[in-house]
Amino acid sequence: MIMGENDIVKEASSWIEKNLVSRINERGQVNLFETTIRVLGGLLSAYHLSIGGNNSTNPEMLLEISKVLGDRLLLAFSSSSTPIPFSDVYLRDKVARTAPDGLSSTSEVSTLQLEFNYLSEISGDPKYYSQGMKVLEHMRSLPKVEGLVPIYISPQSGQFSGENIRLGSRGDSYYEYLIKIWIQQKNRRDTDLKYLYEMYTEAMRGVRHRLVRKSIPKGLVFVGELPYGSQGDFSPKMDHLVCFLPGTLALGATKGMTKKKAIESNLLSNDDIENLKLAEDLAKTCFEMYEVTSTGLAPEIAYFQIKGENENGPHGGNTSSEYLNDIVIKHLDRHNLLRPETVESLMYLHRITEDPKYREWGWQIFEAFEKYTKVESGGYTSLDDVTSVPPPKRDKMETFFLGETLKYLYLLFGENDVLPLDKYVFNTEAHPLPIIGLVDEI
Ligand code: DMJ
Repeated sequence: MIMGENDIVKEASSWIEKNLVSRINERGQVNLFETTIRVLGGLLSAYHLSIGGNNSTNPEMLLEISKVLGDRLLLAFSSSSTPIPFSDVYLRDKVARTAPDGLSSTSEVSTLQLEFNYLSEISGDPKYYSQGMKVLEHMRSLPKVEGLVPIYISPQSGQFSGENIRLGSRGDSYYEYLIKIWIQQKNRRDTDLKYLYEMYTEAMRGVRHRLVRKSIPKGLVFVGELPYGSQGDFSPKMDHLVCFLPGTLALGATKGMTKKKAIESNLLSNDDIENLKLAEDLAKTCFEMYEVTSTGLAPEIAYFQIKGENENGPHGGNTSSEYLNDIVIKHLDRHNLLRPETVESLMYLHRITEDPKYREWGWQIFEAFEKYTKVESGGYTSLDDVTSVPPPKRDKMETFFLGETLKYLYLLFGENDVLPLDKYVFNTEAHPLPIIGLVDEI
């Protein structure tokens, strides 16, 4: 729809109309988070883009199916005795269950609200908003480490579980949605949702204080982990997933404005300035995670060399990279799943700073995807090892390659007024939703 490929939109739309409700009624279990961000998020975004006059699809049909799916997903909330939803839903049987260990992921339960809020907005039914927002209202009062939270939470007790703190898997989009929900709800920013902005600001101070370090010898700024909580040792491990953070930090600092305009209008606080600087440093590190390998593609996980750790670990293989010794890539972490986070951040950084280097970096990454992940018979595939050429291929293309990676690359090279950041907020799966409460609604 964004690219104006109306014939493809028509085909997809008629598939949805004919098949999606019966698919929802098929046997089997789905994950609340994945289904919300990918399927519900996609339907809602298509709904919004279709009311703007694209007649290749039917907004009423998309809204009706969104409500059917949203109602089933709400079972994850109503089955729980606390505000924290269960992680799995049996859509046909209208039953929700916890994961086998009884725990939900922190990021999963806090990455549903952009979608549920918008569904309330367009359906006129407040139940989606109120169920989703209860999670964050509840989390507001839970103990944290300088705004940082453990990656598991129990729907039985409503408390965080364990002490593992990281901005990679199971932690990442908790931080992303704090600021994005605040941005989405323009009319509530200074009133009932002010607490989200405060939670975000505190958490980013916590990131800067507790998790940010520089590698040796060349000083790349990275975000590590606290696997044993605030009293335990720091781990210099950074998942590729953490590369969403530069984009979110830049967005949170200028609220979607260009850096130039935000500075001229005197709108940046000290926190904003520090966050923007960190965003730029981290975007470079994320790019270097690609540059350092023989294929020009990042591994799933990188370790950074800090004093006394990871010395002489295996490296990425690109001997002309000046960061070869700063970044250690362990054997089990050498795969690439076509993930979007780095190009997502490059899109935000390019739009916000207007520095052309972000497009150059994005182009280099795009060319590496073209060279090593393209499958002759069609599509692209995940890789087993980005440090060897040619890289051994898997046989799998995640939906986020089309939904996110290619979409962010498309937006990186397009005009800034396509889905502008002061009018739209992207859900964590890159589905654009309109900011609610703008004077001239879009
Ligand atoms: C996507 O499903 C989302 O971006 C999510 O927030 C994290 N993981 C994948 C992409 O890597």
